[in-house]
Amino acid sequence: MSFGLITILTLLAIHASVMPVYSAAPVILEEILVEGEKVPPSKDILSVREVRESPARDLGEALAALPGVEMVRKGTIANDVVLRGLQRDNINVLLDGTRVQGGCPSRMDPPAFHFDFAEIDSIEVTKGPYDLSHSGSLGGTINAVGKTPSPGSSVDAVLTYGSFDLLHASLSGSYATKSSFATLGYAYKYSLPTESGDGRRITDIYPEASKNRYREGDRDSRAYDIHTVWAKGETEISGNSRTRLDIAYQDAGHVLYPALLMDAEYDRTLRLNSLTTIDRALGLEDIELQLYWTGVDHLMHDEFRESSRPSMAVTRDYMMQTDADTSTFGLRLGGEREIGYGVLSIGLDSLFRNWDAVNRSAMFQAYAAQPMIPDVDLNQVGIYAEYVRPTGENARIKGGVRLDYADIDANRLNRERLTTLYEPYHGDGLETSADFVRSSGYLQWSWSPLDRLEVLAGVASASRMPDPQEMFIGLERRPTMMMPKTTAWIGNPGLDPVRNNQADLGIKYSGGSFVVNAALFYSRIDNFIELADFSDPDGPELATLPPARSYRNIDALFYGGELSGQASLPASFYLGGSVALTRAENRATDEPLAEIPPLTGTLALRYDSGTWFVELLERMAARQDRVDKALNETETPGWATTNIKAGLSFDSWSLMAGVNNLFDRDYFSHLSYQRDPFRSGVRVPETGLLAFVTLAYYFR
Ligand SMILES: [Cu+2]
Repeated sequence: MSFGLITILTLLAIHASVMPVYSAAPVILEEILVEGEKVPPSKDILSVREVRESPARDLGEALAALPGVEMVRKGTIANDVVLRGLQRDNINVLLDGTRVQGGCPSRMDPPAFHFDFAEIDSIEVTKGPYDLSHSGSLGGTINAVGKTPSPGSSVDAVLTYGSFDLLHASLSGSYATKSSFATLGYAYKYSLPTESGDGRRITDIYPEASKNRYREGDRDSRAYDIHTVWAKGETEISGNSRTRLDIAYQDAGHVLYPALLMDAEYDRTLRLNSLTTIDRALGLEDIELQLYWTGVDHLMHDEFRESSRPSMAVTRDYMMQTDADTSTFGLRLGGEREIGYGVLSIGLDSLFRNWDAVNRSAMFQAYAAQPMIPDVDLNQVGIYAEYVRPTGENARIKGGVRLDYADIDANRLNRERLTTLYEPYHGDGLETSADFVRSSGYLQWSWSPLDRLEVLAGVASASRMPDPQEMFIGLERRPTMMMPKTTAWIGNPGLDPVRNNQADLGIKYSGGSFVVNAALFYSRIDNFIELADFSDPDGPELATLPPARSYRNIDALFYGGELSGQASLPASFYLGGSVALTRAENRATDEPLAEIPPLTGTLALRYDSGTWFVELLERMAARQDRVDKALNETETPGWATTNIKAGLSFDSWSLMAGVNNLFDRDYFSHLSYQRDPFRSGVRVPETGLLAFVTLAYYFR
């Protein structure tokens, strides 16, 4: 490995002496300037540089670099994004404005899992419910922005190799003129199971007696194996309109999830997205019509685990299996118009989703098919209007309203199953369908009292619908000798929509060479959908039904904030750092909510000449002792890790090498406590020392 590296370095050195040296100003200084001037205090942007320099396996890992963003780990890859303690449907994770919903009821394939880094230019994070153009942006919106090539031809080739045989390779090429472009790309990702700081493989975390442990031959099998292909094209239709078409297919195979009871055989995704823009028509400007469709086909099972060993009951290759698929069709239309001193934007945002998952288990009526997500249709149509106008010299006010109608229908949930499985826990009179009308709105005021100072204050109230899983998941499971702690999983068809009433204050101070950003938020969430255990209402003596895990509406309080800064020091040094804190509690009991990240922080020192850089990054998390004891959540000790990386770039090439978790610390993220369905209860450690080398060629 080291010899190979030296050879590459020598070759690059020779190459550099012949070719003109890349002479742009350090990109990081430009980022500080851009953040100082263009990014509002309520927004964070993970730049293309950070994406390229990161050895992250997915968006979850990459975004954890931003203050207030965390991830839930279930395995080596497929980390779920958490924003200010809110996760799942409480936040929106989008790709170019499209929704790529996962098929797995255990979140094996969260939205960000379905696209590759190589497709992405930057990732924008809007904290708080200030995005009315996408339904359900209750806690915030994370939008990955796809690459748009500049005129001419371009090639991007990136190869990363690292510990545990990590291999990430991507190749994409584009040709663009002023009015049109075409892109073709392919990416491959592969790795063996990682090891934690104590040298244990992620597949070795189970005690010998556990039925959930990986079979001997599968402990060192692939942790994931993912192919992604994509094609994009844009063309001018007329002098004032363009249309763009993106198509992508991803085949993820053999993905291991040690936190769960099953692993993915496959997760196949097809994405189609078209965007037509018209400069001016019907009295509106910048009209956008977006139509998209995403479909996911997913199969998971326990074939790699001891639980699938043949026995009296286990007569197939698996003891349990879930076959899931989902598709989402979206239609969005928007435009704007100058009115008075300001600009009015109006739009339509609609979404039609179907989700179906069938579970088969040896423990339930000898592999009888169980409608786990019972073929649920969710239709949602929303309209919104936003208005922004200046108020005086250095201030502006922005506000908007949105109205949503949604209906949800569980097609394969019959009356009998509703009566026998759902009503014992949630009372009589439940329905297999529901509809909702809800409104959302916000008011945001930004003011720049001094040249370098920007203040942003906002109040918002936003609503999201309960999702098909929260309302209708149904998995009858009874405790057995083998799995005495098994609970059933039952949705709550009586759930109400969630409403977040939030206030925000952001202050940004920027000089030419530094920027400091502070954000505070206070959020009262009514009907927050919380996980809870429900037992047979007849009491323990007469109980005929097993305990069930389900959902309920509670009133919650979230508050906290982030402080971050970046500065250019003398002699091409740069210093950056951040702290973030979220606190969350049940307003009725004052008890902490589950799965809330502890106080976290980062500190980074970088030398960057524009041609080469070295960066030292310290990541820290405090102990989290605010836990939900009712869900048996346990405390997590604090930790700190050190990452180091260095790289050089010239002409079209760049070479980078680094080590994450340099001191091989053994630690857990508090959010590694992944919840059911199919949670094994064993915590998945974070990765120990991970060394990597990235060679990239960016031809323009
Ligand atoms: Cu799954």
